[in-house]
This record gives sequence, C-alpha cells and structure tokens, in this order.
Amino acid sequence: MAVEPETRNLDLIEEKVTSGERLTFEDGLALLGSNDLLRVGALADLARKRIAGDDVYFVNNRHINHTNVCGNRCKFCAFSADEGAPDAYTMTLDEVLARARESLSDGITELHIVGGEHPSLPYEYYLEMIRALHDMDPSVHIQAFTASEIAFFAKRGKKTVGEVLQELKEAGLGSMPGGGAEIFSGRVRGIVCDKKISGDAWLDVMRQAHNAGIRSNATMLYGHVETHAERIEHLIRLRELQDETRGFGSFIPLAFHPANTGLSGLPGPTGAEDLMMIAVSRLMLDNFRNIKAFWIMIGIKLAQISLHFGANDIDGTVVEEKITHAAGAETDEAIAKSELIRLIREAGRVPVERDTLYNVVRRYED
Ligand code: V47
Repeated sequence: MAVEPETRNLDLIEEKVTSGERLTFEDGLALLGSNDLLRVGALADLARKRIAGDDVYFVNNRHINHTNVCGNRCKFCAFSADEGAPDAYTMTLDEVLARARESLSDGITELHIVGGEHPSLPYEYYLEMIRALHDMDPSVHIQAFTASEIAFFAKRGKKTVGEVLQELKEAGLGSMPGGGAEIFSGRVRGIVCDKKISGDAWLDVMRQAHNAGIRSNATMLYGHVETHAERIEHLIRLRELQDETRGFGSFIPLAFHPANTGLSGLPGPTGAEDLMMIAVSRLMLDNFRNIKAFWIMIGIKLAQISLHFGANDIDGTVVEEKITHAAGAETDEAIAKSELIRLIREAGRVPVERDTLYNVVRRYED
C-alpha cells in the first residue's frame, strides 16, 4: 500500500529530529500543515527532552506596564491609546516604584517592564526608571523594554541604539523581553503594524544588545493575518541570529487575542493551533534551550498540556498584566507560586524556580 505523502514527510522529519539534523523551511511548512498534532507534539517532546531535560521553569516575577500611550497604534493591540485619550495613562516614576516595592516582599526576582512608545515622555524618564528600580533593590533583575522601544528611545533621545543600550545597562538594565517582534514579514507588518520598526531593525537591535552583553527573549505574534510560510520564515530568522550571538534565553509564541483590536473580526487561534505552534517552534528552533508557554495568553490548563508539546517554561507569577487582558484574555492576572509548582508536578515534570537568566533558584523535587 502506498504511504500517504504527509506520513512520508513526517517520517523523514522524524529521522532528522532523532539524529539531531536541522529542519528546513519546507520541513517547517510540512509540520505546521500537518493534521497529526499528536505526532508533531511527540517529536517536539523528544527534542525538548534532548535539549532541556525534564526540568520545567517558572519565575517569581512582576510585570509593570508604565504607559499605554503609543504612537504606533498597531492593529493587533487593544492596550495602546492616543495621548490625551480618556483611557490613556502614564505612571509617574513614583507609581512605578510603588508597584515594584509592593512585590518585593513576595520574593520576586524579576521585574518585567514594557510599555507604549509615548511620543512625549523624555528619554531620561526611562533611564531614571531603571536607575531608581535598580537602586531600590539591586538583587532584582530588571528585564525591560522591547527592541522596538529601544529603537524608539534612540530616536527620541537623539542617540544611537548602541548608546541607549549602554546607558540603560549602566543604569541597571539586566536583559530585554522578546516583544515587538510580531511577524518579521514586511507584508504582514504593512497590514498590522505599519508604524513599528521593521523586522530587520528588530533583529539588528537584538544583535547589538547581545553583543553588548544584554541577553533577551524572542517572540512571535501568531494567529492573525500571517501565512504559515511567514511564521516559519520568522522562526528561521531568529534561529540564524541565535547561531550568530547565542543571546536569546527563550522563545515565546504569543497567541493573538482579537477582542477590542483593529482585527476584532478575526477569530484568533484555537487550542490545537496553540499547541502546534509551540511544538513547531521547539522543532525549528534547535538552538533555543527554552520554549515558553505564556500561561496568561493560552490559559493555564493549555500551558500545562504544552509541557508535553515542547515547552519547558511557563513564565511566572506576573501579578498584573494589561496587554492581553485589554484584548479579552480570560485568564487571571496573577498566579501563586504554589499553583505553578502543582501544575508542573502534575504534568510529570520537575518544577524549577529560575531567575531571569535561567540560574536555578530552587528545584522542587518530591
Ligand atoms: O509585543 C499585543 C503582543 C507583546 C496582543 O519576553 C498581543 O518573556 C496577543 O512580548 N494578543 C508584549 N498578543 C508581550 C511580550 C511578552 C510577554 C510575556 C513574556 C515575554 C518575555 C514577552 O504582546 C507585544 C505583542 O507582540 N500583543 N497585543 C494581542 N491582542
């Protein structure tokens, strides 16, 4: 009996995964287009075990979104507002500090800070924010500002990207989150975020950050107007930069939430698509140790299941999250450490609290 072309494709891909051979663009397309979610998931689980073992990471962190005012007004974003709009807000530095202080007693090891690209906040606001947070508790790692924000600060402060990175690092910036990447394709950016920096520019800021000793994460926003080919191209471009710098700590596929956005007519990805995207990310990104399932976006139960589809990290306690919740997320904004530990354990894995740079804070063995 003839073997179905899809089965044959997956057989060939399985041989490559088993032998540790790098997957091609065509392999990526075949995986994303496959109807065999469980088989793709099993392959990703194999790759996860080989690259990252059975430890599953979480971090005790707090997110702070200092302003929603943004000149970009990306179509996929329900969080941003025009300056002066009734729902616009901008925190004073004291307000940012108060939020951070609130969480210090909970033993957070990380502050995760991203915001809108505010057209009139001065460059010094960001430098002072990082300096003051760092002075408040130098042991808390500050992961702040997407590559897009950094490029914006450079324009605003009339500095080079290299100067901005250096000044923020000296002020206490520890690393950068992976946001703002969206989909690198110019076609997609033209539709969903035409004012944001290009995919090339995002990659270049990250290259400079890594070369300056600032590690970062990487993301991809999927489930809107992009094609499968554009998703795979995005992953391959990240893989190429990681080959060059080794500066990415983790990759986080971000599931598009349509409510209240300029793309609210779209349905958003389904659970099967979320799991498939995590699995394919694990398989294509053979040089990323950590694939993160951000529970805020895909829900805590699916995040737990994704630990069997290639993920080895479920992010953290978070505390306050505005970007996905503005776009209709139904998850809580915070989760207790004990609950993260229970979820990981019940998935049959070893819960490990990590710091931002994946140093082990504590392993929770039985
Ligand atoms: O850049 C915006 C995305 C990102 C929507 O680095 C949306 O560890 C879904 O990057 N539906 C910001 N996503 C968040 C982010 C992130 C989150 C968690 C961990 C890390 C990390 C990074 O959120 C934006 C954009 O890509 N986003 N609007 C939306 N409607």
